[in-house]
Amino acid sequence: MKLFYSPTSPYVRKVLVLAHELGLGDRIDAETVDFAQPSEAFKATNPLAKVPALVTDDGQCLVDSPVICEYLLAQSDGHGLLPAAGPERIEILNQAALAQGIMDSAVGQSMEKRARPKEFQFDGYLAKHKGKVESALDALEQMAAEGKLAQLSLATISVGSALGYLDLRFADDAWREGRPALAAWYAGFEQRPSMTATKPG
Ligand SMILES: N[C@@H](CCC(=O)N[C@@H](CS)C(=O)NCC(=O)O)C(=O)O
Repeated sequence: MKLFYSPTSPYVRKVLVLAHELGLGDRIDAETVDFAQPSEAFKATNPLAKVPALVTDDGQCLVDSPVICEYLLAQSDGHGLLPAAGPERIEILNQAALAQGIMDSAVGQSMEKRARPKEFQFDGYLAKHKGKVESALDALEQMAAEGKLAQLSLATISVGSALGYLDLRFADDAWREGRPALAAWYAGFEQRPSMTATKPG
């Protein structure tokens, strides 16, 4: 499998952590994308020109990290990381979507700050997305306090990848403050070999 990737993308990290936990890491050949000069192979794989994008061994082009995660889970017995059906599956997908929302709002802010000249940045946009991240973190704090992040799953992998991105790009926002249960949970989670192996340098 070929994965078009960027080492700092939280979506990519989620895919890589999942692959590692499923024992599929060795089957992935990762190619870094240069967004300034994207290769023809990358553009052909993902018309949206976003990472992650995966080319399967039989040539199928997959875009969007939730789809790629589904594919990876189907390549193994899933290791119990996402139940096949039922309320537990919905709960895990819902938690994973919350983490995905944190990534979306954090990446959106990061792009606004890094890609636009200061005079074109919209403070209202930044504040709105910062607020979404804060609210979602509060919901995760509640879940952590209730023990709902105790088991390794697609959801906890997604949450860990989102929190790792906040540490990378928004360290000054100090997401751990006032969220002791989530901070304690992440302190353990980030020690997993899958997390240390994929930590952006
Ligand atoms: N919904 C997508 C989001 C992917 C995404 O936005 N990736 C960013 C990197 S963090 C990207 O490739 N941005 C380049 C662009 O938007 O042109 C997913 O879950 O994979």
